[in-house]
Amino acid sequence: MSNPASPPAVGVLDQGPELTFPPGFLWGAATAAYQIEGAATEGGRTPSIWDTFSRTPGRVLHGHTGDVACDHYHRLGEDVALMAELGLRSYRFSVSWPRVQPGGSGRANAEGLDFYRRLVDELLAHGIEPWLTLYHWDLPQPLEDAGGWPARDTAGRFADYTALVADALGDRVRYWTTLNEPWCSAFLGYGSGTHAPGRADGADAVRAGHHLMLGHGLAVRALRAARPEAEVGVTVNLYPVTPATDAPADRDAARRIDALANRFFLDPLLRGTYPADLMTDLRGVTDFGHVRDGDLATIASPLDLVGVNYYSRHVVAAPVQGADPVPYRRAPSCWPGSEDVRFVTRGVPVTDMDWEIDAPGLVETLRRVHEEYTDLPLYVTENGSAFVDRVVDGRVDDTDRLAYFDAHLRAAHAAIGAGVPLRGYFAWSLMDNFEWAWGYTKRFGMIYVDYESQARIPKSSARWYAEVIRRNGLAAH
Ligand code: IFM
Repeated sequence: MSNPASPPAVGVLDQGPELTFPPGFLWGAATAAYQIEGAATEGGRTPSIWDTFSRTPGRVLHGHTGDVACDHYHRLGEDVALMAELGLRSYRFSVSWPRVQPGGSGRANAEGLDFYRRLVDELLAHGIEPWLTLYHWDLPQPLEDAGGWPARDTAGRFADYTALVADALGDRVRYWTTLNEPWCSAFLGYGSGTHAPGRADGADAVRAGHHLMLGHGLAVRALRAARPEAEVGVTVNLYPVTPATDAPADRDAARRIDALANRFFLDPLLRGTYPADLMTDLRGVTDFGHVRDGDLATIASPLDLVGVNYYSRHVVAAPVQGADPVPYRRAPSCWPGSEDVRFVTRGVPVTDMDWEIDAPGLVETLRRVHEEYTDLPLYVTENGSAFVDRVVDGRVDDTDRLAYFDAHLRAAHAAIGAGVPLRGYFAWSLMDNFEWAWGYTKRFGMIYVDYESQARIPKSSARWYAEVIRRNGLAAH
């Protein structure tokens, strides 16, 4: 982008009064280590569960891996310069655990930490606030071999790793999130097995969810001990869950999925309890014997902020009667105990992930977190969409993605108007990257990445977002 101050390519900002965001609203973009860094075997980094999983035939589309990804490890300077051109106020990235603590235990790897020190210093030099996520899914493989997140010890290992990172970067990083989307780590990683490590066992998924949250609580304490001034939070991915009809059975299906998708995490993290109905639903899966005295108090350690990742809504219906007499055995599923709930589509526009586009769902989600759970500052730590992009004459005119951002920023603004203390918004993603089991086939970036040449091309949505940031708002329709 040569001139971010020039008028936007798309005219929606040029008419009407402004929808202005509060002063100091933190405009950012997000990425994650395994999705962009590459350099999988360099600088002392050892394999994570995603290295193992992606190298296992049949796990990731086309056998794609994060070995090279966007080569960000070698292009840090160029990438931060692009962020600066966009005018980003903050950049949310994750630290690769096996890069800074190879194997997941023992001493820190100075070379790995140096990479993040250089990144943070480069960001600060450009006036961009670094926002550090400690765990975005890349568990060191030896910890998986020792039991992974279903094993209690992994929570303690996570706290030790957190202390190393806090020690090294705490003097220059203000914002910290412990986990990114623990639902995905637990229920896709150990329930359906569609994410690394690819295990499929409902009880393990529930145990993993608990130990991820326990690790979060211990990490919060480690961070507070190392850096009392840090702003500490966690990021959960939330969905409004709507029954397909008003029938009691459909409403019950929605209650069950809401319990697994949202309340499984929100209640322990922000109230220090598991929802009673969730525990009843999971009776055939686990007896919650893995929960020890004091765990929930640790999990509910006080926070400074909550990060919400929002993409879409779930619309669900009751199981079809008689379709399967033993639904709990219909594995693998990321909905243990509720495998037979049907996910239905409404025929509304979808993204390239087939996820329904539902901007009002963002208002609903943010209001719910604020009104039912907490007065803490909220941040949208991810929001975005995959669409098929085409490079024409060196440009990528991603009008669908731009419209998605526009609609969701209007929703974010409406949430603030409704009293939600929303303090920032991070677009997912800064650049196209490795979309997990979909490999490089799904593009979420505001910056196009040509994976052959590693050239970066800011899309129309990037130019538009730069203008939103510059004006701290967008035009009312
Ligand atoms: O790419 C992911 C990201 O790693 C976590 N949140 C959802 C994104 C899109 O699927």
